[in-house]
Amino acid sequence: MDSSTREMLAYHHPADAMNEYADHSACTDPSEYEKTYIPTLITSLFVASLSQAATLSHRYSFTNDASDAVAGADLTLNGAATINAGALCLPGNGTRIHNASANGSSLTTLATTITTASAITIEGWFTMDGAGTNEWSKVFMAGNGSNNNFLAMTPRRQGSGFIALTQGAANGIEGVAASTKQTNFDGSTFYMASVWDTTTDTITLYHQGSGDSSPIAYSASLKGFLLSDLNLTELYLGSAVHFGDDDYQGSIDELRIWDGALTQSQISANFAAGADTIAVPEPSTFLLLGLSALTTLTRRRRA
Ligand SMILES: [Ca+2]
Repeated sequence: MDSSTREMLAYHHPADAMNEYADHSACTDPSEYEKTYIPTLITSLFVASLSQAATLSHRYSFTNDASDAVAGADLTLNGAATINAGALCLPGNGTRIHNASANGSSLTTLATTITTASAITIEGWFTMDGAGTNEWSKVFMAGNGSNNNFLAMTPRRQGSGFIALTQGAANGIEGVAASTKQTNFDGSTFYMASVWDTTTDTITLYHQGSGDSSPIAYSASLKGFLLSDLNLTELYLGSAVHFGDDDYQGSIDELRIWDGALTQSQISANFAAGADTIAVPEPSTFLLLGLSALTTLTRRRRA
């Protein structure tokens, strides 16, 4: 939240609104009050609500191709990557050969989204194939490995589990959110989301591992990492930047990038809705609080 929003919230806190109304009700023409103050309050509450909500910036459903349904940052299929049955299909066996990459203006657009945000959420639905190794393979990775800075999401790491991590170029600081569960190769669809939130200096991994009916959250410190620190020159679904990890083997049904931090309840709603369906967002608590205050004001006016 920026300082102007904070000031607006402080000024238009519902309790203040009630006090202000009580103070001025005896000396303010009601028609002037209704014409000026209430619309301002509604606008302020709406803007405050929007400022707290995550915005869907990019969406890849792989219905017929690797296009971005939101901002036109279409991906390029490389190697033997194909689109089949509404998913990106990746054969594995190689390093930075079989993947979907962001090139040219798509890379510029995605890099701008990520490096100008104070928080980013990336979520995906995928199925892994166990024919290859698939250890440390990436559902998503972006950054510049040779400059030692990146964001990464990997669902298997040699028997230990899901991991989301980042590393900053300045001094190698990194945030690692990890669980002890990992995907298996039974054909199940898995869900994984990562939130890099510099406003709380926290990286959070949400995932549903084998036997979990809903996503579980694992958090760690970002140790001062800022998204604006990233030198984002490569972005892949299915491959690592710079490093020698094997390409991902399996399918990715959907991947979304949000500007902002999705909450646990939003993550759970998206997981429940499944790939290719956007869950209807809940009204923010603050907006509900504001509407409640307005209702009270209206009742007082009519009393
Ligand atoms: Ca799909």
